[in-house]
Amino acid sequence: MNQYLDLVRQIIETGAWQDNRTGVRTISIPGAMMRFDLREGFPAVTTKRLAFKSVIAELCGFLRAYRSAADFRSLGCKVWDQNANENSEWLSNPYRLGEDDLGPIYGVQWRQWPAYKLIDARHSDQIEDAQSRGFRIISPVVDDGISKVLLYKAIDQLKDCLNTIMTNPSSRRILFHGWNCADLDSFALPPCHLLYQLLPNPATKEISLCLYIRSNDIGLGAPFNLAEAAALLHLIGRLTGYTPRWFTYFIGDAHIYENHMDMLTEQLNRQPFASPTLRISERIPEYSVTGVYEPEWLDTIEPNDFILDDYLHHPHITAPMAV
Ligand code: DHF
Ligand code: TMP
Repeated sequence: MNQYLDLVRQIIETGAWQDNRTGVRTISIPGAMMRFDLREGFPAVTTKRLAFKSVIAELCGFLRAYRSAADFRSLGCKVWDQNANENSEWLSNPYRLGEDDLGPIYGVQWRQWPAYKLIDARHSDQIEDAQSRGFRIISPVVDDGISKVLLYKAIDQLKDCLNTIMTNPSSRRILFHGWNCADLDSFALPPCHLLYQLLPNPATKEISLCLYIRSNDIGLGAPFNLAEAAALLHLIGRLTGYTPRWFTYFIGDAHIYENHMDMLTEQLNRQPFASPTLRISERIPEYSVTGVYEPEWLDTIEPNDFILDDYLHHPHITAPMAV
C-alpha cells in the first residue's frame, strides 16, 4: 500500500487549501490515480487498522440495494448514520423518507436503476421491443398533444454486467454507473464512487476493474473505497470464473480534511506491512470449478463470506468525518 502513502504525501506537498460545503477545509489536488496488481495482495491499508467488517457490511448493503442507515447498521456498518441524520440540507429535503433514510444511493442505482421510456403510441414495434426486455407499460399518456405510452423497468446493472462477462467478455461496455442525473435531488450524498468498468480477458481468464471516484476523502473514505471495490471484483471473479488482476483507481478531487492531518502524518511515520489476502467463503461456488453460473449469489452474499488472511497492521487510529 505504498501508493496510498505516496498519494497522501503528494497531496500534502503539492495540494492547495480549499473551502467546501462541510466547513472543514481540505488540502486538495485535481486528479489522481493508483493502480494495484491484485495478484500481489489485497489493497487494505496497513498503517492503521482498516475497519474491514464495516467495509464488507457496506458492500453487502449496496448489493442488497439498502437505502437506510438502519439497514446498514443491521449488517454491522455505522458509516452512514451521520449522512442520514445530521446534514441539515438533507433533513429538509422533501424526498427524504424519514429517519435514517439516505435516498436511492449506490445499491439502488446498481441493482434497481429506475428507467423510463416514453414511446409514441403508433410505434408498436418499439413498445414490443421494450417489453421483450422487461419494460412494463405504466400508462398511456398525452405528451404535447401526441399519444404516447409510458414504460418502466428497474435495471439491475450489476447482474447485466455479470451476464455480459459470461456471454460477451470481449465487450468494452461492461460498466455500471451511480450518477443518475434525474435522482441527484434525492440523495443524502450524491455518489462519490460512481463509475465501475469491468475488463475481463478471456485469454488469460483474468478480470480487471477501473473505478472512478469524483470526490475522495483520502483519510477516511479512500481506505474503504479501495477495499470495497477490490472485494467486489473478487466476488465477481468467483461467480464468473475469472481471477482478479488489475485494479485502477481514478480520483477527481483528491483531498485531505484539515482535521485528518494528525492521523495521516502518523501513518506516514509508520512502516507499511506486506498486503494481506482476501478469501471468499467456500460456500460461494467457483464458476471455474462448477461450471454453473449463479449470479443470484449477489443477492444473498453475507459479510462473513469475506475473510481477510494474514492482515498485519499498525494500531487503530481515526478522525472525525466531515458531514
Ligand atoms: N463524508 C465524508 N466527508 N467523507 C467520507 O469518507 C464519507 N464517506 C461516507 C459517507 N460520507 C462521507 C461513507 N463511507 C467512515 C468510513 C467510510 C465512510 C464513512 C465513514 C469512517 O468514519 N470510518 C472510520 C470508522 C469506521 C468504523 O469503525 O466502522 C475509520 O476510522 O475508518
Ligand atoms: P461532496 O459531495 O461535497 O464531494 O462530499 C462528499 C465527501 O465524502 C467527500 O469528502 C468525499 C467523501 N466520500 C468518499 O471519499 N468516499 C465515499 O465512499 C463517500 C460516500 C464519500
